[in-house]
Amino acid sequence: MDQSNRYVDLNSDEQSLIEKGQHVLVAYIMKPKPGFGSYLQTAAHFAAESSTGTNVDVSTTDNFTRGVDAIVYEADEKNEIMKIAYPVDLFDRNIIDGRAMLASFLTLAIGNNQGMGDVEYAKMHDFWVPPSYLKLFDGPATTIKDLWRVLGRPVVDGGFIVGTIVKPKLGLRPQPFARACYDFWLGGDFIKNDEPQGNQLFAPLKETIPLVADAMKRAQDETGEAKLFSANITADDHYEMLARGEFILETFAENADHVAFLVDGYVAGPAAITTARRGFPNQYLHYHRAGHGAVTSPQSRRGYTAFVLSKMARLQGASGIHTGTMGYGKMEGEAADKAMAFMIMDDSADGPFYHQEWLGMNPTTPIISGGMNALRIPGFFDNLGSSNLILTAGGGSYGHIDGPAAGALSLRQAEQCWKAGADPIEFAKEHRQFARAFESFSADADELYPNWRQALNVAA
Ligand code: CAP
Ligand code: MG
Repeated sequence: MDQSNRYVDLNSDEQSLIEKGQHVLVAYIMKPKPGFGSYLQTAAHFAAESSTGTNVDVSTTDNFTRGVDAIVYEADEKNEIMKIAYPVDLFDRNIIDGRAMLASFLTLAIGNNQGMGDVEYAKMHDFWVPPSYLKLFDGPATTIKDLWRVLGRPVVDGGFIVGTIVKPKLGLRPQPFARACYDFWLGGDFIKNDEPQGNQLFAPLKETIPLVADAMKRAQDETGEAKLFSANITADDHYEMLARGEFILETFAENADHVAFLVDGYVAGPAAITTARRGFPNQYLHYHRAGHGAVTSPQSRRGYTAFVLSKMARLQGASGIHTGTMGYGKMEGEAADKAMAFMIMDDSADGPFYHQEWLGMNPTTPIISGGMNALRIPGFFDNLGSSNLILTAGGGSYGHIDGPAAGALSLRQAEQCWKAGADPIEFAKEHRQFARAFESFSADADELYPNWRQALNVAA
């Protein structure tokens, strides 16, 4: 059925829609399945299924219904670009406080339309939120400023936070786990649980967390520096998450403000993020995105991009989210991914299709992780241009031949090397832990700095 006369208006001007501020605008790359009519017909059906329609006319539709139709306002068949304007009134609001919920945005904009028989593929590449809707999202309650404050640093440009992920990913019992934390904290600032670490039978949370809290105290005493821990509280059950968070804060006691909460936001979903955001508004909310590759990978033509995921995370209230390594680490990514870092850090930023003003909503920290080590850091920051962020390197710390504290120092020295605009090889001659990273990660060294062995007098 051709619904384009109802759900398509190519005369609708994007600038006017932005000025009116009554629609969420969404840009998709969409290709229709052959044999189901024109590009516009499929686009119209897509908009119908994403708002007020279905695949046939229904007798119950009235004029009010038509007033909240999602409308296709651009359809560029050659480039497969389809833009849809969703009336803000379509989206669900909380009965408890009238505020917005990301679940509703997802269930319409990335809902049934992902499995329609007449759509070959459709992937969201950007979206624009009008002020009237933006103000209904929680946004971050805490930011990197809160971490810099705990670390005793300036709350503006407080600088690079050197982090790790306790490795191995799973399989450490409480004592060795806490030891791994203590050893890293002798050189580093920030430790996170790896995303699957929680309350496994071989490492009960109620046994591990007290040991980690004690390790933090001892490392702080030993170094005279504040330390941070991002504890995983992800669970299916809202009350389980609250119970974990409450136990962790009670256990860290006077160091409770040194604790961030990690939530595996892609697998556990918006409800889990909001449980942490609203249940523990004083804690830095660390959004881990494990699993996101299923929809965000450039190989996937469905779902949404990592850029869209990051923007949604800021709306939900993530204090920080993993934004990848932009082609410099082990996970998929490319240098242009830096756009997602600026979109979540800045108050005014450009996406691939829309400019977004955040109107003072707290920023979300880009968290850089995934195959990173000291050798990869200078190139990474050359691309991004800022080190006011958190970097976590698991293998890059625990794989350092002189141990995790040396690994941490090598990461810090690598950032200093970049900031000084120094040649990494020359810098390594004066900074031992950075130099030893070349031997620790020799395959990377060979690729990134081919003459390193001769320059640093290291035998093959
Ligand atoms: C990194 C990591 C992170 C991924 C997440 C891992 O460990 O802990 O979860 O990097 O990817 O489990 O692989 P390494 P992203 O430092 O040892 O690689 O940040 O892209 O979401
Ligand atoms: Mg991990």
